[in-house]
Amino acid sequence: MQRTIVPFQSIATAGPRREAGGAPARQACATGCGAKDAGEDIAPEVWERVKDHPCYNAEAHHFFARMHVGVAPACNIQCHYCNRKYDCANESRPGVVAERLTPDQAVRKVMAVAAQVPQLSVVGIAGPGDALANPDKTFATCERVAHVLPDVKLCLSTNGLALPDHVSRIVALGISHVTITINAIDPEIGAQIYPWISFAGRRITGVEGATILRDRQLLGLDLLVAAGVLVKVNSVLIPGVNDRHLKAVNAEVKRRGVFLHNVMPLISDPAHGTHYGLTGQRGPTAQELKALQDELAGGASLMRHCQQCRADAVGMLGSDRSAEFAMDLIPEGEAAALAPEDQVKRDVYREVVERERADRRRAAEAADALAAASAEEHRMLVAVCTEGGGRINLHFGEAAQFPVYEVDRSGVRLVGHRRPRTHYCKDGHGDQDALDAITAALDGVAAVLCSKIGNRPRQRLEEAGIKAAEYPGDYIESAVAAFFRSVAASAGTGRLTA
Ligand code: CLF
Ligand code: SF4
Repeated sequence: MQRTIVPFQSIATAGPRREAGGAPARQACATGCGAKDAGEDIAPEVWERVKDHPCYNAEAHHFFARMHVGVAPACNIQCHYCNRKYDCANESRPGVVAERLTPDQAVRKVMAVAAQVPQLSVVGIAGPGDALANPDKTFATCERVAHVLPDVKLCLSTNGLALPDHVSRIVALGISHVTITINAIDPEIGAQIYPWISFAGRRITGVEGATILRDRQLLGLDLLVAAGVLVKVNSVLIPGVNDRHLKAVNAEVKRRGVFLHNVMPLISDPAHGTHYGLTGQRGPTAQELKALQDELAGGASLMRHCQQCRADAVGMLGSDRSAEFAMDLIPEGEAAALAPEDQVKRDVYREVVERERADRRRAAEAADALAAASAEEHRMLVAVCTEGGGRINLHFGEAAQFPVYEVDRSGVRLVGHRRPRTHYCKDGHGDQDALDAITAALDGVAAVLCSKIGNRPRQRLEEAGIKAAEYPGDYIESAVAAFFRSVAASAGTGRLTA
């Protein structure tokens, strides 16, 4: 593979890239995996462990990238929302990979990515099966990555069934972040999600299986917390199954010391061949997800910027550069360490981020003050077009996913993402079908802020009651607060939701 040296000027602003051919970035663990913001309420030693983790820290996701290595093909349970036989490069849901890797291949790939993506700060194992149903491959990979690239953090995602057996190894290898997917603590509900588990040499179905799984998940969580590992819990929101139960899950995992809780929407489509997809089980709307997340306020801290990325995702959250790092593009032979110039690039990038972070925090504080000065008691949702750095720096036509911020007199905050999984501008032309899909995905949003937008999409958005405004290069929070003030100052010109 040709080694690309990223010019330094582009490092600080580099964000997600589009795959070759202009297709939207592909998405990781079915179980998926989550963040606190800028660290004011986090103990300094914990802050050190999450400040560069794009899932465990919302601010970090503007600056840092993760990569998953798909070394774990087997699974020890069945979830009704998973079908790992389905393997499509254009797919965008967890549990799916384009290629399964050996630990040798995984280490080669990690080194290739680290050399070209200075933002890389976390290497995770999130499938395509369960990381801990494949312990030899998972731990061999972690051990070797830690040896050749000591400046990355190691991260695992698991369904938790095998977790209690492996906590001591996780701690010994310095794996600092573990995600457990817990969809239910009531086995009656769990039995509606998991048809079977494989445990102690036999297949166990129904409530008995769900009870064993729940007990093992909670035991594993307790052991990790006691050992000082940061634990995130993922829960898949399944309307009509566990939607009214996730408040109890949130309370239970908070009581046990979880760092974050990530409630993710079910992805369900008959084309995926999953039980839920084939039986018509729907996923939640964006409004249903947000309503539940709002209801959980005051419980365990919530992650609201998850991208439900694939088990082989590479890059900033919301983008996937894995096609650039397919194994046949990576040279044979394993590097014992990064080239000195690549390590310098990584070190300098972190220094730039520290300066940018301080600047961005000042801007965010000023934005909150601006929003607070509004005379109106209004609240609105604003979608933004960004490719990283915490700035409005993407044309509307290039955006295939839209972070959504809520703004009112109490300030500006990230509350979710809308993912039409297509973008308007294709080969220099506007795609009207994509525009319809984007407009539908933005339902309930008052405005889209971008670096540039053409007349046709602007008009179509306005027909749908969505304003479009250009704030090229501004920090997101600054732009959202300025837009909020401008609309509030001219009452009735925007869709404000009280
Ligand atoms: Fe991967 Fe998960 Fe680690 Fe992140 S993902 S193993 S904690 S490094 Fe992140 Fe992807 Fe969401 Fe997971 S956006 S699916 S939360
Ligand atoms: Fe699929 Fe296993 Fe993950 Fe469930 S735990 S989503 S069955 S890989």
